[in-house]
Amino acid sequence: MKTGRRSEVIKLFAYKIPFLKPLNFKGFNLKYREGLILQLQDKDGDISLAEIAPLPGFSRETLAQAKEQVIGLLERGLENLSEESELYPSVQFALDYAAQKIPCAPQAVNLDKVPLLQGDNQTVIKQYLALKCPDLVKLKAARQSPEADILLFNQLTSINPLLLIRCDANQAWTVEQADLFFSSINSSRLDYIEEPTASYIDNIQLAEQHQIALALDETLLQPDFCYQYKRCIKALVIKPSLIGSLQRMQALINNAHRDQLKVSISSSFESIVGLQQLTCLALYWQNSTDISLGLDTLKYFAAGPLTTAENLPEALSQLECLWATS
Ligand code: OSB
Ligand code: MG
Repeated sequence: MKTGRRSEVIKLFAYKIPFLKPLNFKGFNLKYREGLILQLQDKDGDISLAEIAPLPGFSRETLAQAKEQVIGLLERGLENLSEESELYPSVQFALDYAAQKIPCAPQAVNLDKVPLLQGDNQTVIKQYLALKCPDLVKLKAARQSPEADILLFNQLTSINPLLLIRCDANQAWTVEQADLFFSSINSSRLDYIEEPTASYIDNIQLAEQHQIALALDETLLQPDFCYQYKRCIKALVIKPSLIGSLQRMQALINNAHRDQLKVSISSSFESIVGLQQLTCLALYWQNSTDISLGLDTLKYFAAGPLTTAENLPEALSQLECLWATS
């Protein structure tokens, strides 16, 4: 996708936001979230922002690679970008998004924002009570024994008889572990589960056998994966920073519309800039399908610039500028 219009002033900033405590991303233990913000200003003075922030453990490109690619593109001029250029997903998303000029007021959103529960069982229960026991939550699973996950699932559902849980195992279970989990919970309380094992075929089989619903997340990122309707697939998790191409996301939204799937537009631990982009995209698609927001990741950051929408221009002006139009 081309940027369509010419930007008069372009700046590229780097940010680094400390996590409250180090977080583990598929074996990468991170103290900070690092990324880039692209600021495009057109001749009327209108500013659009887009974030480029590959997530270690999930993105195939590193931040250094994304930085090198985007600076190369800026040097050559974004208006010279050809449709065929193979871009890293995080870079492609930023450029596609900036080109689209999606009208948006991210403050006024009435989409479901699904809170994310994560941590040891006691912490999760505390988090749930502190949220005043909502009827829909997302719960990370497979980070402890299946027995401990089962106990937690059953404890949560006994607190609130209306609770529906969306689990996310990030492909970490074996078939046996998944089997044990699904046989031991009250599956009517499982709204769906993202990616129980690393095998798509096993996941479909498990879902059919246990009559539970699946959501596809990591699976959608496999280059050779081609979505096809299955009765047990209830939802798609779209992570724009990891998928990259808006055209590809639109195709997934069209599939979701056709097959009446739910869609969760999900964060990859972006700063407030990226989270606003994701909110705007969700609003843009909200009439196509049943959309919710999986953006409950700001709470893992220490307070500071780019963790709140307030004073964004001020916050940007304090970032290190890596590149600017001369
Ligand atoms: O597996 O869904 C995931 C964030 C970064 C990388 C992977 C995942 C996530 C989230 C985001 O869980 C929060 C959400 O989806 O609610
Ligand atoms: Mg997931």
